[in-house]
Amino acid sequence: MSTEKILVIGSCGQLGTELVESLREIYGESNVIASDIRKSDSEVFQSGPFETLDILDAQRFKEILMKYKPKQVYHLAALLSATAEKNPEFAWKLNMDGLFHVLDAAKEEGSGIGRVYWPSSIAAFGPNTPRFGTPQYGPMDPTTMYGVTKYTGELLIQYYHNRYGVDIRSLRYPGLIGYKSEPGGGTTDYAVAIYHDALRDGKHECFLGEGTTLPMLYMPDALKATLEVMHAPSEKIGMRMSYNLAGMSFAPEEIAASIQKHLPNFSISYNPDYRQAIANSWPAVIDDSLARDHWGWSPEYDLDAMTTDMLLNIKEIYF
Ligand code: VAH
Repeated sequence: MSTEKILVIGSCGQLGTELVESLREIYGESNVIASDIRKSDSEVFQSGPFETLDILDAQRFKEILMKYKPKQVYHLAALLSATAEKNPEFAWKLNMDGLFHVLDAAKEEGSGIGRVYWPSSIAAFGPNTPRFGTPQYGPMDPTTMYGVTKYTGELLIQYYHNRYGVDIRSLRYPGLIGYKSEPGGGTTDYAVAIYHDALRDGKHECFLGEGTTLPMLYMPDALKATLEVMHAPSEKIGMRMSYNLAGMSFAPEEIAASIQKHLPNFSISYNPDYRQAIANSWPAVIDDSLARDHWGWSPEYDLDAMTTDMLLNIKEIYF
């Protein structure tokens, strides 16, 4: 078993919770250090080391690096799209200063950090990007603070790779859907809540309107992509901003129809809120052919396969 240490920053979020679990299965529970501004009650964090870390506290971050000397760092801490729009100044501070702290540590000769992972998002695109078949290289004019931090962050990680040789890899995640952890303040969060509502109430009021097609990805595929891009040999990583990544695309009425194949009486209604404007600025269908070419990306789940798995597991865990 490897004794290589891995630090996950922002472990208690929707992706972090499941990523810590997956990494501990691969590297051993004691070798994966989970960290976040506060510890969540998820049992995932009972299985190995946890450190309280606000990534804006550079001194505390350095203490943790000295204590564990991680070879890999996964930096996930950020405000997501909807939350960031409520506090754009803090979103810029957390999303950018946090990334700077990680990059500045990784570029130090003696840091011992070999590889860094940092997530971007399809939110880095904007209204002038082709919405269907969104290319890897194309116009990027994000209109949300979250998207601005993601696009800026991509330019920053490319600079730190080219200037200092930091080996940082990144994926432009679509909306992530899973049953093991709650999403936190995103515009795609309806696609998780709808499954819980279907089983509990038989109905769902959607905060996005009918016909709002967005790119989405089932969590097992998101974890697969993250580990594949981090484990790929450096020479395979020909894109040092962030890779487009896609699993499926659907509108609310399509996920509702998928659920109705299991729960025929389920109904959906629409009450679009401020998140509709965010969704309208994003792509609908992503071209992820570069990730497929460079490191063999290929998703396993489509909408119906995800629905079957989500309903089965939510029923078991929550009902
Ligand atoms: C959000 N779930 O909604 C995130 C994601 C593409 C969406 O970045 O902000």
